[in-house]
Amino acid sequence: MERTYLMVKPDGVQRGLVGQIISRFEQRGYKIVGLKMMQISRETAEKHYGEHAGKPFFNDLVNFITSGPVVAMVVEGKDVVSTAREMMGATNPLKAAPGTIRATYGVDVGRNIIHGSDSLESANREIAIFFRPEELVDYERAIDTWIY
Ligand code: RTP
Ligand code: MG
Repeated sequence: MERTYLMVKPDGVQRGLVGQIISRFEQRGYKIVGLKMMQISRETAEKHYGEHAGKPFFNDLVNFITSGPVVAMVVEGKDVVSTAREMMGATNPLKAAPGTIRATYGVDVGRNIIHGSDSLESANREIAIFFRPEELVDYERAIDTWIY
């Protein structure tokens, strides 16, 4: 089953949105297989967002993502990489579709509440940055026979 890396950004944590955001993925039927609160170091932030190094917003992005704790998670399920991106909405919350996480909670591109991997390759790369293999839990849920 596919896995993705999701992260409630510092603004989502400060605004008390962690539970509501996690709930959306649980309610959809996705399974949390890794979850932790952490303070990201500058080095890790620069690695995670390495594809944006040199862009005009890179420094602000790294400052922001290291400005407070984040909630990191690995979520598993059918087509979860692209579906989680749909549930998040467009990068700029003002352009995000109504009902998506970013449209529901945000108005600023630099304060867009949640991160989600943009491809299976990114997901594998980002999961390895933030989680050790033993931090990911393999377990069965009885409810899965009602989801699949
Ligand atoms: P993320 O990686 O955080 O999940 O967001 P994303 O894929 O939707 O967007 P991405 O292109 O990867 O950009 C990463 C983050 O950089 C900030 N950004 N600012 N000012 C700008 O034009 C601009 N463009 C991107 C956003 O906070 C975005 O989430
Ligand atoms: Mg991205």
